[in-house]
Amino acid sequence: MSALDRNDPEVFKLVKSEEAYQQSTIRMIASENYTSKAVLEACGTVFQNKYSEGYPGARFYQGQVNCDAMELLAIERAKKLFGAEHANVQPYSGSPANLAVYLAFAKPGDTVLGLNLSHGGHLTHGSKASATGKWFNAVHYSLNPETELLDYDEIRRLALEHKPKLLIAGHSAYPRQLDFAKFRAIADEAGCILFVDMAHFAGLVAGGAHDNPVPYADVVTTTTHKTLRGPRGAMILCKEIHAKAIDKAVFPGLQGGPHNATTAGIAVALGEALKPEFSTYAKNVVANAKALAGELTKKGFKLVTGGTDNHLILIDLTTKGVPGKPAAVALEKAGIVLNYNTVPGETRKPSDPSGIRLGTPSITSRGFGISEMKKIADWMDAAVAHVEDDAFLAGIAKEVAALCAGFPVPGIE
Ligand code: DSN
Repeated sequence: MSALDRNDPEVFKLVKSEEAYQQSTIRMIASENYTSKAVLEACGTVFQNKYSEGYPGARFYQGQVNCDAMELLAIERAKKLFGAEHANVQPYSGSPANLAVYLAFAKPGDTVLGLNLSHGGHLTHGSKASATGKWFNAVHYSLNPETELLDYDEIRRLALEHKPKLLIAGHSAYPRQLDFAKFRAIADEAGCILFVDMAHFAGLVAGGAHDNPVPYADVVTTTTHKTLRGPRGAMILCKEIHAKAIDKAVFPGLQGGPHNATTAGIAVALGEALKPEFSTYAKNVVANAKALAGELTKKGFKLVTGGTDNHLILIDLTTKGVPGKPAAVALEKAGIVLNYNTVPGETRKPSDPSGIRLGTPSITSRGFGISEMKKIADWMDAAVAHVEDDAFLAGIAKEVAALCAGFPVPGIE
């Protein structure tokens, strides 16, 4: 019996129930993944008991010998993995990491330029719903209405017209690679900081399956739990000349003490990402996404941009006659977990949009390959055609669970 089971059977039961849920369903939320057992273990250590305001060698509390060593280990691994001059591993998650970049380089009211939320940007790229859109003058670029791709001429035009402090590259729902050399050239011409948010594709960068923004950008943020397969947390990588500004913005600018146990988990995940097998993993994530995109296209799904070259797929369900939300709910009943999502040129509300977003990071972590992508496409097609037939959807869920039983989930024994 574990200590958790003995002390709090109610919480223990929910943990076990979540384990069973993660094991028996196909998780295709593009931003989720499975960490290794080693990462989970590192996050549940006595590093939870510490407070470490400050940075290694310059803390505001005594007793930091092991916290300093752990944080330095994570920093060194982050720098090595991405070829960065400086790394800060303290941000609590992606949104605080992004806010730290605003704090380091801009003042309230300054102009920033980022991708429109409904075209695949993130809330913290200046959405009116976020502090970044309320406190800064956010201007947005959109995808080209015909190609649904980034339009670098339009980004350049907006950058030269608005002269932003920050040019933000990065996304939460854009199924293509970014051209960092073009972003760099635009930032140079407009005289602004190039800020890349690589949260979604950091693991692909680490594994060599996506271009690395670090050589081009002034500052790069990433969460550590998406394609990178670490714990819930974040990092900021930057040029040495920006190191002080970034460190000051994270602490004391925005945060108190770092979450040391999370830092331990990040160090483990970075160590795993430095191994050659992680490169195979990253390439398989993209190969699976491409294979699934091909199968879904054959079945008449309309994929935004016509396909993918990263880990995610965005589908406009208008051609299937079902909005995104009922489709996502039906797919969950069928054991396929993803999220409803706006699509470029969205005509519906964000809470009830036209599309769905799905990704292959989690299923690739458990070993799904090309033949499983065909099965997933078959099930998705059948489920979307029967969104109101609970018995039919439950039948698919049984088949899904049977397939999942053959693919143990990392981190769950
Ligand atoms: N919530 C994340 C996503 O799903 O893309 C972004 O922070």
